[in-house]
Amino acid sequence: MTIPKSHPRYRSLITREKLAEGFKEGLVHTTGLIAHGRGEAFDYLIGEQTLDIADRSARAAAAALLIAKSPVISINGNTVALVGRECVSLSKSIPAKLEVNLFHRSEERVKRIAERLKAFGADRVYGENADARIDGLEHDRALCSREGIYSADVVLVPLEDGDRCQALRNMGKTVIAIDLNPLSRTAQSASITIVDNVIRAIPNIERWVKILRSRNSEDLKKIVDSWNNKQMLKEVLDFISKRLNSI
Ligand code: PTJ
Repeated sequence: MTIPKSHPRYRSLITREKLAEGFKEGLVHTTGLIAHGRGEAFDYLIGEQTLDIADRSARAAAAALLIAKSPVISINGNTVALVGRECVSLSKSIPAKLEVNLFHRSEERVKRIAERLKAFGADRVYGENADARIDGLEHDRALCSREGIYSADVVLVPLEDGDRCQALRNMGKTVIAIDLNPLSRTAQSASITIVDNVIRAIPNIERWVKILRSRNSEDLKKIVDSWNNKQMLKEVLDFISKRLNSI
């Protein structure tokens, strides 16, 4: 079906089409379609816009990625379908490694996602030869690459599951999550949470990377050290509740 540009929900419908396409191509897991629906509902609540506070989160995330010794961007099915190209671009700007890390792991899907990232210009993609495990997690979702996520100091995880986010924190890593649901365990347990749609958040982090690149590492460290994630989440919830009360 061709969606007319004049349709009031054009952008949202195109995004759904991208996911449906990604599903048909074997990139997106069935439950990724459900996860997207939950995300859409929260996007509605924030007015489908990047809040000022989410912009500040993206700034703190960019600072953390720039001062990291070994930053990694974790890619799953939904992320590659929605912002695969933008993630490759961000990985080059930082620079950071890209690793395919799936909740519902299958070797076939890992391979397809890695191939797609390479088609978007990635030189190297980690995760195909998983040779390490995230401590404290059972099942295949613990599988990761020793040179990638396992040894990373900062990991950017768009659309993560709460357990893995907490497990990465327990390993002493700085975890940057992108999650439209400010109440999720991921949002609550990450070091820096960006409550925004990945479609807006990934390009916004790259914008901040370019702005902050010229700052010295002490300035960047100050931005990261002064970040208060709990306060930020409170501000997002305040925003949503005020917005709902004013409608
Ligand atoms: O490809 P896989 O196997 O790694 O699976 C990916 C999914 C997303 C299916 C898996 O990680 C999963 O089940 O995730 P959850 O636990 O449902 O969490 C997904 C979170 O992402 C939810 O809190 C949603 O609100 C949020 N979300 C969904 N779409 C977006 C989003 N956040 C930002 N941008 C979105 N477009």
